[in-house]
Amino acid sequence: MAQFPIQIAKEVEEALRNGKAVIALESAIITHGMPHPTNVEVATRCMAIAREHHVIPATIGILDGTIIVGMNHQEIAALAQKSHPLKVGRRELTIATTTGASGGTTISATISVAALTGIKIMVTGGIGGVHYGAEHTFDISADLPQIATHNIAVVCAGPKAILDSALTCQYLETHSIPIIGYCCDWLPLFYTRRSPHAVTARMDHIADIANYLIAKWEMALQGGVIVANPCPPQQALESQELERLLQSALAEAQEQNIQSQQVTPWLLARMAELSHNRTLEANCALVYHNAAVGAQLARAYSPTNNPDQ
Ligand code: PSU
Ligand code: MN
Repeated sequence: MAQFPIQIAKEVEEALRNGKAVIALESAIITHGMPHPTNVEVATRCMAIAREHHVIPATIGILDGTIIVGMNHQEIAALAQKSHPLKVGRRELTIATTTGASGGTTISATISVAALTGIKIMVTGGIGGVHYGAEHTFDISADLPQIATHNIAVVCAGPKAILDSALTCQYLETHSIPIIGYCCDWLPLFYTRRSPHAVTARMDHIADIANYLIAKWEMALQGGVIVANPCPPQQALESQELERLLQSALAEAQEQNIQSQQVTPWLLARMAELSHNRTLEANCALVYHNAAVGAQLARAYSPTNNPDQ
């Protein structure tokens, strides 16, 4: 019996028990990543996309201190209505369960809960990473050490565009986190489809990525993998345009002394304003694309190859 409140949806529990495909979806994107009602629409649509691929979606979040694995539509709507939800990273997870708080789980906390339940594939928009100025602020997302130390494949459109991508790549290299480029040679950066950084390996077939994951973990090479899936071309921004938006947003953030947990949500929201929602449209499109690729990967990975499940 767990010593903390956790509620696992029946269909998720059944799927895990029977070795059926499941993907974890984070919820900080609902509470902190997107405005209402887009956040609820996106979360709901991602779950529908998983189901279209015959995969059970396990949206993870915290309502009144209970960790929920496999939130339903009402629970997502309730979380989105909370007036001051916590941004729950790994650090805040047990704080939230102990104090009865509600919050959206970031990638780092979502990975913790996925590890508790045996889910090996998670879907998000873009990962957190090393921020500009980290040599002074030490602002490095808790997502990175968490990916480094857990057997999880994180399907994303690369690190968020607001990050120092060169430093983030160095961190990934130091911690032996491979970047598998799905149909791409260059690391995508969230809103934009490419960066000057080469991926560790390109793979054009989902089955190859699944076989790679199985082999890596069978070799006892513990640790996560980034599956980088570029934003669909119609919604992606050109790098120069993105650079202009980012420079304005970063300068304003500095002026307003935005710090620590607020940095990422603040920059994402400000860039959406500055771009008349073009970055938000890109964010939605890339999350849907990641949900589809993540679901296909979970299917390819699932045929009870995973001894943990
Ligand atoms: N992906 C998105 N939007 C988001 C996030 C991811 O498309 O808002 C969230 C994730 O939950 C990620 C968090 O874990 O931003 C990173 O925040 P920080 O840089 O403070 O660790
Ligand atoms: Mn941070």
